[in-house]
Amino acid sequence: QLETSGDYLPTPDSLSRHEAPEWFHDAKLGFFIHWGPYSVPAYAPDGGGARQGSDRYAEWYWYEMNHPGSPTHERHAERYGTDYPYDRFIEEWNPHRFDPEEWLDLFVAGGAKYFVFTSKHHDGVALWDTDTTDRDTVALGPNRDFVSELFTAAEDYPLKKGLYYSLAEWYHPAGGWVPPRGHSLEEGPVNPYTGEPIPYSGYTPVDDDVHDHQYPQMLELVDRFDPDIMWCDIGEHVPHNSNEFMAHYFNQAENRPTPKEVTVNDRCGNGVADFTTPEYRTQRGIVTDKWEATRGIGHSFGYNEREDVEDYLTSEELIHSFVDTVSKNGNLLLNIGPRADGSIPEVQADRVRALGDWLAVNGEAIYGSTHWSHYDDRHSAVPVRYTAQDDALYATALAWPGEELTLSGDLPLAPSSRITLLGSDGEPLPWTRNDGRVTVTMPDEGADATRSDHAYTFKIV
Ligand code: FUL
Repeated sequence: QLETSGDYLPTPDSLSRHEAPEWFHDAKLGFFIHWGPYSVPAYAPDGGGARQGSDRYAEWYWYEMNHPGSPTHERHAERYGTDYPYDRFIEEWNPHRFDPEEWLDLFVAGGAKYFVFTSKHHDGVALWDTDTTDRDTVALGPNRDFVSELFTAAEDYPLKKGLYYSLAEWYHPAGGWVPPRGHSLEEGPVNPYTGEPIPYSGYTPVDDDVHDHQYPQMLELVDRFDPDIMWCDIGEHVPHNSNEFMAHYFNQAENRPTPKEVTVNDRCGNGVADFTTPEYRTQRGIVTDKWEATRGIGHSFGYNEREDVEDYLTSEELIHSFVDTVSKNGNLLLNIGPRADGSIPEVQADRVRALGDWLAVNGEAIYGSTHWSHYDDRHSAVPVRYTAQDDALYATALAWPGEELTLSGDLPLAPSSRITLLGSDGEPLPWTRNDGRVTVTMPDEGADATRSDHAYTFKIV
């Protein structure tokens, strides 16, 4: 039965009082992990770059392969044969290199304060030992409880732990969801394009998808793994019990001897959110309601073997987009797509470490910061992004400014104010203010004056 003994009632009004906790505001960076049976074929067409929709996402393989004429359909027929069902990938999934500590070490090296792991994507394969169905990685294929392994290992790490959960499942016999047609599959797992039945492993019959499957799974995740973040997906297109779910989640977190602060995103379908989650896009300016940008390092969340190095952000692009996001009050949830064997492709690990190296020098401008009154500076010749702490303002230049850095004359500077470059010897840089501009004289050594690469932070106190 519902546990609503706490302060939150299962109504949007009551739940809307909940806010993103301070730790979430302060964290700025999390890593997302998309890992599932789709990591076995690890394919989306053409590296995905030119594509717009779900077909650039390798985790959408099953949906795409069922669509006659699509590149994924063709490629599946060629490589595996038309009789090869998606569910064979569950059986083929051999995670022999999965080492949760290796992942967690990389998250920490990358400077993240939290992570979010796909407990179940749209293919309905649960990555934990769920009670509602045998369509999980313990009953099938790998025979392992990945959520439990990762969360247990993470207890020893300074990271908040999150779970992604897709409320919608494409071909669930008691309530599948197949976009773009959007209709529920009354007839069970059939391909809506061809009418052919779709092989579907591990299904345990239920009468009602929401009450016997989706909602109990969400409660299991909370009650077994005690996540700090519940990151719902596709709640808005399917029936759900998200008000009851959130009331339970918030109340159980607060009604314990040492309360803990948890948070939810904006995709549970009930219109309640602690933060919004723009995907593969940023905001035009400061958005004061908390938000979290999410994207892969390349064009996909699930690993796409076809992506070349040009499909991935460079370290510089990644650092710039991260600084831009933070200056506009956002967090970045950056996705890593491991291979089916559990290893993380080197190009992704490299970008993650570059971010961590940058944060090791410039983190004081990021962690625990807030946006300032402006995110950028129109007077500067190089792009600049602002962030603020209680006792300092930070201007991060997205290119080396040359001999002088020019900033807006409105900066809150007193004659005694000091401007220093993070990662340098800490010598204050000479500055002057006239004609509505502040001009900072850059160090003689040029960019060698700092240990930072790609973006240069000036601390103003
Ligand atoms: C979307 C999903 O459809 C994508 O596959 C991915 O999981 C992204 C984070 O959310 O809605």
